[in-house]
Amino acid sequence: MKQKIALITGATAGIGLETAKILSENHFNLILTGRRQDRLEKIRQELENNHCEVQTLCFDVRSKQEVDQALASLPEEWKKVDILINNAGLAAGLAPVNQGDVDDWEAMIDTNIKGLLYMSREVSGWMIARQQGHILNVSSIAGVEAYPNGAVYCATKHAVNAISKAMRIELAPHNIKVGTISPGAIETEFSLVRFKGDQEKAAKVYEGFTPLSGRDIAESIYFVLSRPAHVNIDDLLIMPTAQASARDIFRKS
Ligand code: NDP
Ligand code: 8X3
Repeated sequence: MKQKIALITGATAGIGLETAKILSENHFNLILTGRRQDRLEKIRQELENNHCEVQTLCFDVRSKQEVDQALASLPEEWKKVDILINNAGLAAGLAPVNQGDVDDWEAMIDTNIKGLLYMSREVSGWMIARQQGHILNVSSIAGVEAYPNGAVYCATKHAVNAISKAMRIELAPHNIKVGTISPGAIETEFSLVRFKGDQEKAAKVYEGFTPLSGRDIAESIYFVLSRPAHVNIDDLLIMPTAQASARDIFRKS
């Protein structure tokens, strides 16, 4: 297969979906994952054309068994993954630790940290065998700053940064790039998921200012991926103009 292969976790919505679109426009072959099979199939039909082939894998990144089975099911040619974008993730709830929902904590830790590790374990092995590759982990401003009521989400993104830094040192001798993208507020399904489908609460997050879009982040991801072989971007911190820190968003009333 001549074209590069990019594997994007969480490609059924938001950043992952927009990244899939940009990469398909730029003739990458794609492996797209998520838990919603209907969306994966629709996206595959939309993106697959003469310039781009698409494989879809429907599984939950929280399950080591599902991750391993899904990756093992890929045809051998498709295991030559050039780019892994660990994007699948979520925030669940917004509450102080003494009132935190333990199921929410586990969902965030299992998805944002353990899911990323399960994917990286297998795919980095494939990359080491070929002595080439690029792993890009989607972190957050929450990986740089902690904010009240977000202790566990922030902790998971701090963990993403620590894992990425360690993996960069482990994998540099194998000619494999590792980096992070750290965005501020992006209007995707993120807040709808955080507030368990409460559309009013989710909409309030983006009121009075212009948040980033999934496309903004996808364009930055494409920039990172399209640098020359000798250039690695360790991290990009990208904020809406109206957001000066995790907690300082300047809204027009
Ligand atoms: P969305 O909710 O729009 O998309 C999340 C994607 O992750 C979906 O495709 C979803 O697919 C997938 N996903 C979630 N949980 C799982 C799981 N257990 N197994 C497999 N796939 C899963 O959110 P965003 O696009 O905004 O989020 C993408 C990443 O960006 C996350 O890591 C998030 O933490 C990070 N981020 C988001 C910011 C924001 O303000 N929106 C800011 C900074 C970082 P499906 O439901 O089909 O499984
Ligand atoms: C998502 C952005 O500010 O909700 O990572 O943590 S924030």
